[in-house]
Amino acid sequence: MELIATLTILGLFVVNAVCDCPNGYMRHDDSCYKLYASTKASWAEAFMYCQVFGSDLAIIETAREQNFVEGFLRREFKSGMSDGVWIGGTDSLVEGEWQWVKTGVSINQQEFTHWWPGEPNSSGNLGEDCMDLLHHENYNWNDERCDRQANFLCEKLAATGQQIIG
Ligand SMILES: *[C@@H]1O[C@H](CO)[C@@H](O)[C@H](O)[C@H]1NC(C)=O
Ligand SMILES: [Ca+2]
Ligand SMILES: [Ca+2]
Ligand SMILES: [Ca+2]
Repeated sequence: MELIATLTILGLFVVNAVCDCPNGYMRHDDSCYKLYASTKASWAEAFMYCQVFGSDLAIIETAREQNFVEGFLRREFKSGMSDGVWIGGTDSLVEGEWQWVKTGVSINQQEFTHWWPGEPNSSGNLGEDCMDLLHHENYNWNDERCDRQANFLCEKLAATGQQIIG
């Protein structure tokens, strides 16, 4: 009897230990992702939109995460969306020194990087200081002009914590 009671409690505990994401977000590992597919904004506006909704422009730290994001964006792509999708990297403070805005971590020193061949290319007279993932570059990393209007990808940590219900 005691054993059954214990197992029941463990069962409930395990079921409810599953972390969760708010509606409209896609879960992967410990993060929740939301693609703003019908809103286009400059990189700075996109940064603020994510923050207003309690998240940050996505930062990609591992091959596993890159792989997930590529698959997710490919599945979600529809005509009318921008070629680029903003994520949270910039070199606007010091040219060539890429960092994730959320953490301040240097992207150049990160073990994993995933620039499309030839990128970052700081194309054009005005240069390119904001990071996006281009549909036509298989959602590899690209530097882009920050004022370009594009869709964007926000990320937040999945809620953790155990709740026993019922
Ligand atoms: C440089 O990057 C832009 C996107 O930011 C891309 O459209 C362009 O093709 C790239 N140029 C070269 C020469 O690779
Ligand atoms: Ca991340
Ligand atoms: Ca730049
Ligand atoms: Ca570029």
